[in-house]
Amino acid sequence: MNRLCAAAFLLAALLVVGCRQQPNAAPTQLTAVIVSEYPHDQTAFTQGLVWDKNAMYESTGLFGQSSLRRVDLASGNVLQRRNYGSQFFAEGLAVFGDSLYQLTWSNRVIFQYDKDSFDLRRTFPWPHEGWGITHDGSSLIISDGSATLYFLAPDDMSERRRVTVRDRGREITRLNELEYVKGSVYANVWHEERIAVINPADGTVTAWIDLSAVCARMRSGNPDAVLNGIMYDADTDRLIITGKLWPALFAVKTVPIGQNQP
Ligand SMILES: [Ca+2]
Repeated sequence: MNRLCAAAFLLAALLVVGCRQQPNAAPTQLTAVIVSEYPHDQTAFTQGLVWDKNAMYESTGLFGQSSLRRVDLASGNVLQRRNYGSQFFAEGLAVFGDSLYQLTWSNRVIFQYDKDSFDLRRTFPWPHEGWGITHDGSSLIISDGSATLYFLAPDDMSERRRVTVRDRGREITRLNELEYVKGSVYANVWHEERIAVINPADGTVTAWIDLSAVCARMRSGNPDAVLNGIMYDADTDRLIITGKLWPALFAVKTVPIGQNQP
């Protein structure tokens, strides 16, 4: 009996160790292959990008140039726009239900708008910087430039939980624009030419998507014109990315590195 107990204990211990080792697994290395290209307003300092029901919504930043936009993807035409004064620096953007949630960088507020009219519904205080926002169908998920992802109740912005994003134990800071894609959180990392694919349960980076080839096409000499902007069209399984001040958006498919050659 004691041997049985010992064996059971050993098995349980091995299982626990096995589970704990999982976050140390090397992330899958992916690259992006361009499927299609769309025009993008080259003056848009893209901070938030989201797709909802055949429309693209975009948040642009900088004091005096911040805006909320509905955009026709095919033509790049801005169909609807709400501008901010010089007081606000807009950041990430999410659609949840019939509302748009738009972050501000350092104003410590989150705006909630009617998705169709762009009328302001509510303003929530937010105690951190605002960088990126998405949702998992239940919670809003926010980044603040650190390695933390905050999970919030959409009705009152109360914090439900938070995770620290890590790649094999190393914290991944400067998490920027976000998108929830098939159970994972995709995150731009400020001034990096790759997207982190994150397990929202524990913050583990499960994959990296290398976008350096796409970024090379968009380099303009402006150091602020960095990769930032991810949206996902679940109806057509399209992943679309862009950058600040880029003249184009790209629909891409992700493939393991080494399998992108003809
Ligand atoms: Ca997004």
